[in-house]
Amino acid sequence: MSYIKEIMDVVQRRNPNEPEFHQAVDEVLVCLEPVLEKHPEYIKAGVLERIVEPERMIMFRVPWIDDKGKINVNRGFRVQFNSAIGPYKGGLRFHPSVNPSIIKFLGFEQILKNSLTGLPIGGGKGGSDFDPKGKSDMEVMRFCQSFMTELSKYIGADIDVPAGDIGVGGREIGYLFGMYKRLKNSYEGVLTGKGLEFGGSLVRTEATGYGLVYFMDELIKANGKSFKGSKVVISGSGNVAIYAHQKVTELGGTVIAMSDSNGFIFDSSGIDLNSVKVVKEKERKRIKECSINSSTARYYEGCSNIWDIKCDIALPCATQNEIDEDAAKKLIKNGCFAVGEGANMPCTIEAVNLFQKNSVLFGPAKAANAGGVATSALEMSQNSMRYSWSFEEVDLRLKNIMINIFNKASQAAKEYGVAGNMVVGANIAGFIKVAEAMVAQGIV
Ligand code: NDP
Ligand code: 2IT
Repeated sequence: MSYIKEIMDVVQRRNPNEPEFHQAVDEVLVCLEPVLEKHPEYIKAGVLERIVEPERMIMFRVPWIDDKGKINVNRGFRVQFNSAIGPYKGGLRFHPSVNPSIIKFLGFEQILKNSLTGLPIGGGKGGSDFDPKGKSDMEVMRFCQSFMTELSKYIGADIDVPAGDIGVGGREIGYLFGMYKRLKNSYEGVLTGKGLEFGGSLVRTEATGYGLVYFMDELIKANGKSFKGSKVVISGSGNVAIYAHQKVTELGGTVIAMSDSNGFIFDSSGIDLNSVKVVKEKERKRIKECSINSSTARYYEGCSNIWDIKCDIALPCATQNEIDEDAAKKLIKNGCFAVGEGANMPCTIEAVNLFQKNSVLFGPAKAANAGGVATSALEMSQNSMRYSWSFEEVDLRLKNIMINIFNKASQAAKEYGVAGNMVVGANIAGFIKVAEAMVAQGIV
């Protein structure tokens, strides 16, 4: 459709040198042609023109002083992409690769992901090119305080509620929350992923990894297969990867490999999760350490070779574009039957096309990893009520949300004549709710 091409051309022209953002928008727009045919009112209301343009993009200087007394300057970002269905919601990423393209691709994905959860949250994302690796706790604290000094002007429990992402976990959220409270003199649910002592929700730590496996379990079961007895490769060894491992193991699968940006460990008898937790969560060291005291685990340099390993199920849980066409070919050749995106956009468009052509069951990120933000929304609800639910209660809600997302995406795929295509199904189901809200609210 030339209309969709026109929108894509504007996105490329208006946001030059932002390949990740172009990729994320392109992947959604190509699915929407039949939706626009059925709903010409979306064209009339300029929904596409508006949804690809952030409502607001904030960029700011973050000066901070390191332990040697040296002044450092990083760049902070927050994109407030779409507030049609709720306050902006999405994580903060601290990683040297962060730039406007990365923030906007993540913010755009977040709009439709948050819509799929069924909860009232709009799309936002933020972060900084700050690298927490090798920094002391005090340096991380000073950075977070400086970052929040600026960010606090733009966020609030009913405005925009950030959370974690790469490089931002419980430690960072604690420092950010403390500074917000001090600056605003207000104790509110302005961040999620907080410590349990100060308004955090049970299960938020586990939610993205657990949710990914709940979602993939539905998809796999619907196709007559099971996690039980399967060999699973998980990339990354951070928050998402660790709790995906835990749930896969509970369901009877064996996680045979995990990685970080330096390399991967392989253990055919199953990676010892406790050792990964100690090395990554407590000691903040490299995954290599997990092979040092193990008689069965071996370490290999280079993270991308993890996709050479023969497995039944692959769960990329590290970063964007980590599975390209070559990696996809290897996975398919080795008999991998399912791929679930724990990370955001970890598979290139070419890789996704290959999986679909070869009937590999594919769980796209905005559906498969929505459990994290969904549980964040449950944290917001508990904060508003000044109440907290038990672990079992939140876990059950999370599981039901993931099953609902699977059903919604499957249903939309069927309705639009591409049964089983979860990419199209998730994009359409996520989009329609936001589009309806945007039409109803007028041209804003
Ligand atoms: P963490 O910071 O906890 O862990 C990130 C992991 O990915 C680390 O093992 C890291 O290795 C690895 N990694 C990061 N960047 C790269 C890179 N460029 N190349 C190779 N490996 C890399 O982050 P999370 O687990 O929270 O996030 C992982 C992914 O999941 C991201 O795509 C994030 O957007 C997505 N996600 C996270 C959610 C959450 O709730 N946390 C929710 C939904 C999606 P190293 O230590 O060497 O950097
Ligand atoms: O990509 C994501 O969905 C997240 N990093 C979680 C966002 C959140 O607000 O919990």
